[in-house]
Amino acid sequence: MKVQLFVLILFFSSASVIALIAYYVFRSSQPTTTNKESVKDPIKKRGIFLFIWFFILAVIFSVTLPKSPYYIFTDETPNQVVYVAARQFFFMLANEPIEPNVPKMEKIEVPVNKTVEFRVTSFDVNHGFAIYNERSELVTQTQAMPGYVNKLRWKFKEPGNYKIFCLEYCGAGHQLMQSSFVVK
Ligand SMILES: [Cu+2]
Repeated sequence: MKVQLFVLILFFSSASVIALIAYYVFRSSQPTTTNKESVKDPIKKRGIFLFIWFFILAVIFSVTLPKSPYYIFTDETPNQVVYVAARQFFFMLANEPIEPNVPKMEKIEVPVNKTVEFRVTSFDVNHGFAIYNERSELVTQTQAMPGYVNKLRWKFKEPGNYKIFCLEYCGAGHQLMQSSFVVK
């Protein structure tokens, strides 16, 4: 199954669970008739509910957090470093560090199945740095932030022309921000 489809299904199933909980809370918070005793032991029930909720969250986090992109390939030495600087409204890619006032746009080629490190920054506002494959599927992404260098490591499994788009609305020309590189 495609990852995107899996994420979509996961999103809708979690949304349904949340909607059911919200509906249950809504139903159970209707005004009760005065003489009837309402929920028995509300504090104990709330405690059990919170315990189950924290347990579910703990399981979800312990499974998903280690798979966070911040930890993948951290113990590997990158085979190639690509420097990325974003500006309104273009990306600069180079094999050496990019100076703020020296525009540099090099043709980038990275090896397939090797660890590549993108060092991503911005020279003005926040931008997104998102890499798409030839089927227009999002492969990986990070933010381009002024004053920070975000390191994004990835191993490209298939050769081809990869596109870069900005995923953070950054001004009137945001949709013009595109670049590309080749994986060989
Ligand atoms: Cu943008």
